[in-house]
Amino acid sequence: MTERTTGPTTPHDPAVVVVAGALYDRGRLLAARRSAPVELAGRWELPGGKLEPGESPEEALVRELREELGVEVEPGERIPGEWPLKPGYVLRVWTARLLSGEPRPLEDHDALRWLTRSELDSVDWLDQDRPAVAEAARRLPAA
Ligand code: 523
Repeated sequence: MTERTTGPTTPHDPAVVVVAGALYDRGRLLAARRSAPVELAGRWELPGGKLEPGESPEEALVRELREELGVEVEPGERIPGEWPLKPGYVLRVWTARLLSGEPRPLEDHDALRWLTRSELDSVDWLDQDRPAVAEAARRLPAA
């Protein structure tokens, strides 16, 4: 593990990129409830994780959703914008389409829900995910 994956060490280091997926299936968007760390547990997010050295964001997204949910996905377009997380970390979001598998909360989550557009406000999204969720909702394909 290099310094790069544990966070910037000087103010001039570029931010660590966390990628997340707006995963679509049959007109619904996947929401995942975090089980850790304690300050984020119970809040809902677009699943994903940190970019590893040498990976493209799309590769990271495919890997993270395979590890965390046990599914294969096809990344689509990037949702414009970038949202600050804890100091030195930024969130970038891609749309993604479910290719195979049924998502299961294998790592980092303790619940998953597929939400239709009208259900999107029924979970307590992490604040930093909300702008991306709103954009993802606009792109929600018809069922
Ligand atoms: N977020 C966040 N929203 C969001 C994701 C995927 C991540 O706010 N949709 C935050 C939560 C953590 C940081 O980004 O503070 C890193 O996400 P995490 O823990 O999911 O990344 P991993 O899985 O790469 O981390 P490790 O478990 O440490 O490998």
